[in-house]
Amino acid sequence: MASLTSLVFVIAFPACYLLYKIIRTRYSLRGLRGPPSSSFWIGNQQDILYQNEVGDVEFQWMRKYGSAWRLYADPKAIQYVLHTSGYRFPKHAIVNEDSRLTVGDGLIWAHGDDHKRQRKIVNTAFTAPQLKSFLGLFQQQSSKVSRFDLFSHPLCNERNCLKLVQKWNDEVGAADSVINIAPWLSRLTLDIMGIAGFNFEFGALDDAENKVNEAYKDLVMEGTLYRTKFDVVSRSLWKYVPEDILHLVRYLPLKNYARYLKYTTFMTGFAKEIFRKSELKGTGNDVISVLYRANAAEDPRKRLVGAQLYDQVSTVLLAGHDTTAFTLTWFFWELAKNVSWQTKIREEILAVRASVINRGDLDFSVSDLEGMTSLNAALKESMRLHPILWQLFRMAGQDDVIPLDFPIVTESGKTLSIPVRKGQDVTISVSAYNRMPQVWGEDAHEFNPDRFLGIDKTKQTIVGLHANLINFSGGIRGCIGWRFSLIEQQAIAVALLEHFEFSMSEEKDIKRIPSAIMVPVAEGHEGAWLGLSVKSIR
Ligand code: HEM
Ligand SMILES: *[C@@H]1O[C@H](CO)[C@@H](O)[C@H](O)[C@H]1NC(C)=O
Ligand SMILES: CC(=O)N[C@H]1CO[C@H](CO)[C@@H](O)[C@@H]1O
Repeated sequence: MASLTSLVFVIAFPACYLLYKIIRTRYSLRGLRGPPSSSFWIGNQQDILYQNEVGDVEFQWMRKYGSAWRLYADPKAIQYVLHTSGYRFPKHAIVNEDSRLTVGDGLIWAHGDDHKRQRKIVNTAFTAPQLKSFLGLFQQQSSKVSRFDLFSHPLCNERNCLKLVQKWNDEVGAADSVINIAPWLSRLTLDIMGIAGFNFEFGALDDAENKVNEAYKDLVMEGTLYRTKFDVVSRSLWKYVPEDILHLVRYLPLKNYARYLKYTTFMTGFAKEIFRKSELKGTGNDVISVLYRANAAEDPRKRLVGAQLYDQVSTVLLAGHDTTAFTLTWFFWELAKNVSWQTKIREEILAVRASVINRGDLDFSVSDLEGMTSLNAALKESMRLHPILWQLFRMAGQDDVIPLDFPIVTESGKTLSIPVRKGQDVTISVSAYNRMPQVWGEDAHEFNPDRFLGIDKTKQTIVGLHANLINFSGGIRGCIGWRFSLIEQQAIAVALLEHFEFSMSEEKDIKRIPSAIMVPVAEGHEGAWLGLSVKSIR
């Protein structure tokens, strides 16, 4: 009998405690208007996770209930959570563990003081002067190549970007044909990350079946899209489990977790090889070599060691490859739909090309790329419409009050702030913020790059690193690679627009599926799919 009582106690006590915690963290949101909760455990996260396309529910809720509810799109709320609160809104336990499962203990996963220390060291590889010196180095290396086809930019040269141009030329021949640009761009950015990140040739453009690509396959998209209800509900309890105990989920004999474990095991081996090489060489200018030297120079007590060091390789690879690839995929889709913008940008590129040749230079400099105003406005506009990281997951580290720019209506009237309880989810909807009519105007759903040319910056609440978009997040955890990615995007866009014309294929029904990063898919095609008609310009 006594053992039965203690059994009941052992099970019932934690269960009641958990229930109490769940109800308590929800309670403070009472009184706010919003869609009825569709699941006891995960509330409206259910509607978001299982929607057909990113935006289906967010845009509808925003129209109906305003810009802050279970999802935050309000600029001041975003500024408060990401910028002014330091580490008071840590990443949500679910994304925290998700990122640990996929990339280990590197910068994406680290938090608090650990994060501060890691960020300082990793950042040395991403400062503006470091990127400039890196770019200069590459430009010298390839200046022997003949003039016209030359694109000596490090992120876009014979080993990567121009190789893609050649492959597509072979594929399309004289006639136009449909190319699924998404996986091509993914292989391109993998090769770029290999060279620029690790001084390593993946050779993904030549061989889609290379080892890293194999290990990485399906990891993000299949692994995170439309999880089973059981998975979603059990994950909602993760925030109540201490993090090192939780991390044992990686050994669960389930398909997803096995996939993560296989990948991280592979990547650790790969990272050791990369670090051995940078140690031998000592002078490399790639991301990991710079990081390695910065780490060696740090106060020994502050150095990154073991997994914290090795896992930076998988961190940089994962964060810096498909993000840029799918961003560009959506960009070319927008330009295929709006041919007049495509032409305008191509003309701008050709004009700058002419002036480069005139002044006797071999190729575009970084400031030439930066000076292409139409190109850059269109890149921003397509990132605004298609932020591939479409949600940021945080939770309140303590009881707090989140301020708003735009009032929302509660049962008792209007309010300009939302009280939150410690532990409560704070999900920032990048996709909703990026289309708020109050911020972007009534045509927020339209592709209109001109909006970036006439914006009054003094009137906006500062939320993001660049163009006031939050597609790169902001604040202490903002994207560390945003400059790198921008130069990469510019270089690839320029090279491809100089060589090809893009138009819509028969398949117009492209969906923005809600996996961890917003990937394009089309019915009847496997994996990421965005086919465009591509015609060679000669
Ligand atoms: C279009 C391309 C990219 C987009 C849209 C993007 C977006 C983001 C976002 C939204 C975050 C914050 C995530 C969060 O707080 O939950 C982030 C973090 C990060 N990004 Fe990027 N990123 C891009 C490219 C890159 C590249 C090229 C690199 C590296 C070469 C990179 C490295 C990182 C790292 C290391 C972090 C973690 C920073 C930290 O937690 O301190 N990203 N990125
Ligand atoms: C292209 O974009 C402009 C806005 O910048 C718009 O006026 C025009 O109608 C668009 N064209 C097409 C074909 O959608
Ligand atoms: C192409 C582009 O404009 N991307 C922007 C997305 O938003 C971030 C800021 O959060 C900028 O840094 C990027 O430049």
